[in-house]
Amino acid sequence: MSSPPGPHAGSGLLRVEGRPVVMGVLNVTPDSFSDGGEWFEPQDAIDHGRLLMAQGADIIDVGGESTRPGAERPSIEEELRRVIPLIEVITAEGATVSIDTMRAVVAERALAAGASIVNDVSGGLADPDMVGVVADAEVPFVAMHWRGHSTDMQSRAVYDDVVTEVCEALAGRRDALLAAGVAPDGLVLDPGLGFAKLAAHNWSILARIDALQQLGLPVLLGASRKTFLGRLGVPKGAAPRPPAERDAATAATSVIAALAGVWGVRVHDVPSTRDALAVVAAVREHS
Ligand code: PMM
Repeated sequence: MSSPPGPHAGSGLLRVEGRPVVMGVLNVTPDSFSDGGEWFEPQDAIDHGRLLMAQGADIIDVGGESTRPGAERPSIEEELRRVIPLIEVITAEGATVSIDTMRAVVAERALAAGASIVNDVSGGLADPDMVGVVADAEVPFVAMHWRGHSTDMQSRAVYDDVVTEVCEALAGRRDALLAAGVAPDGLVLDPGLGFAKLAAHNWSILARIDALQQLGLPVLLGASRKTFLGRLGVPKGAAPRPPAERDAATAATSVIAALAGVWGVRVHDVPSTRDALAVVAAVREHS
């Protein structure tokens, strides 16, 4: 098995030889679908950040707003309160942090506090000031496919051909963001699994990662613990498995991502994905 051609190396973007970058999720929210409330106390969040680092996360993705379907948005002050002190502590201890936010002011303050990547699930669409902040700071930017805020996003999960439509939308964002001054070697595209997408849409996207790669930029995949994985093997109509029981399925998606040559995977459980990626790397070494 030979390694598929990966995205071009960029100067501003962290890369790891032989495997995708692993982004560990650290949600400081009371209501995220997977880890909501678990790291809401400041010390718990710091401890979890340290654990993710020790487990081998390359980047810690800190978020203060839940984007689960139907979620209400926190105030800006509340979002800042959740993420800024945490970022200060863990970056001082050596963590590379991405700030998962749709708000320019939160991104700006997070960068000042030590974050070095902006991860915006709206791809810069939710806040018109976001692009300027990222362009001025010359930091890497993750732009995800997005069709509107979480309160009603699943009503927008309507596609004739999800892969083509997501690729076209991301190509549009790519062109607009580059024209607005986002550094070309720091722009990452993400199909936004679960965001205005039903299970079948997510599977179709995972089946066609090659189409995303053809957009010519690094790709990030965020399949971790999402509901479509929890429905695997569960009888129709029964409740999906709880989020913490979706890590083996998540690791399988990390393998698929690695084989497709993506830049990064965003996961809650770092050890299972690191193991899965080590298997891919070992097979490649021996092929
Ligand atoms: N998913 C969530 C939050 N942020 N960011 C990117 N780039 N891609 C994703 O798929 C993504 C994200 C929602 O999951 P969570 O509530 O577990 O953080």
